[in-house]
Amino acid sequence: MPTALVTGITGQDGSYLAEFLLAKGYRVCGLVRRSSTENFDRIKHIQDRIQLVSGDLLDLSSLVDAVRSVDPEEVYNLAAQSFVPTSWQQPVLTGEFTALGVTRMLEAIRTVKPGIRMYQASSSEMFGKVQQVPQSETTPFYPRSPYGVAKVYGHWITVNYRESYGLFAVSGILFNHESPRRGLEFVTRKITHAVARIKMGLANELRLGNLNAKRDWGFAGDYVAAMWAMLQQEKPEDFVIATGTAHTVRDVVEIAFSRVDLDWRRYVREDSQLMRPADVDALLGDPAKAHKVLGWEPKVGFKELIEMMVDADLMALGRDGRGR
Ligand code: NAP
Ligand code: F7E
Repeated sequence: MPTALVTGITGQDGSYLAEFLLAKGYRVCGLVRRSSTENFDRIKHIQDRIQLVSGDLLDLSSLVDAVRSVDPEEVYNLAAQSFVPTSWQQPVLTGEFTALGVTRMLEAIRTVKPGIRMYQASSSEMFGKVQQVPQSETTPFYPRSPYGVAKVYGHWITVNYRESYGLFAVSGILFNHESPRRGLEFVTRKITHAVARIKMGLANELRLGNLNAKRDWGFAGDYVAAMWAMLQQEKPEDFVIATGTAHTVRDVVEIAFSRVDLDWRRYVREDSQLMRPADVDALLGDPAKAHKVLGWEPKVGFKELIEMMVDADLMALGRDGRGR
């Protein structure tokens, strides 16, 4: 039975990846940081089948201890400060988690067990002000936020440890992926959650920033399969993971409101406070290499994804007694 160590297991992707690896017969261990209250909502349904070890990307010795005690064959480094607007408010901390945290994990692996295969969660935010359309593994980076800059560092340090020390360390350049487990602050979930609240009479307005921003949105459950596939290859290589289609924030709004038979124009307000200092206007991925080499294809389409999220938010509010 192979063993995987997943950092960020309490996050959206960590929870889907843990389910995926359990189904493949892995022993799954997750790194969790200390908190005054438990934050295991996304993994409570599998908690009796996974093992949690304590550690923090800020603390190298905790990563060394975690790698030593778990003794994994594979490490999936998903932990990060992942919300772009927060990266302007906390740029140094974002750099510590999202950039230097990667070096700490690579150092822990190099020191304890250099034969480990490591996946690094890189991001389409590295393309930022795009230099080519669509974006592929060879498109130059031009990040537009402290988060994007930190991810570029994480990407290149992964490449560098591969080239310097021969580690099997790969970087997955994933475009936006969403699900009912997406954090409430990200735009798709903010919209689907608000639509459910409006439909149930718990809210009457949704304030949004840039409605024209375009993203290549896929389903998180599909994307974790690509992470695993990258670590099963003969040689370590980086991959773009995307659907190859892009939509605007306005498209998300239209699909979400029409799912509950409401006219979005009555509820959505544009709020300049929600505009970013420098936004990424449009991202579109070219997943041709992943299709060809990994045999990876996304299964859930854009409309199905947004409707799945609206339905899940409606159910959750209903189950929770109208959200109270
Ligand atoms: P997420 O839901 O925000 O989860 C982030 C995870 O990182 C949480 O488990 C969090 O733990 C953990 N974490 C944060 N700081 C940590 C620290 N100092 N030490 C240990 N753990 C820490 O993010 P996600 O959407 O699942 O994304 C997973 C990864 O993929 C991230 O690296 C993200 O930047 C990257 N990515 C995401 C997307 C996307 O569209 N979702 C696209 C490209 C790349 P707590 O629960 O304790 O906060
Ligand atoms: O914004 C616009 C906003 O916060 C998408 C992270 O997982 O994907 C994610 O980063 C777009 C932006 O995701 C609101 O300006 C309009 O253009 O959902 P988001 P993101 O910034 O693309 C990448 C790949 C990651 O790696 C990140 O970790 O939507 N937008 N109005 C809004 N965005 C938010 N959050 N809230 C609004 O009200």
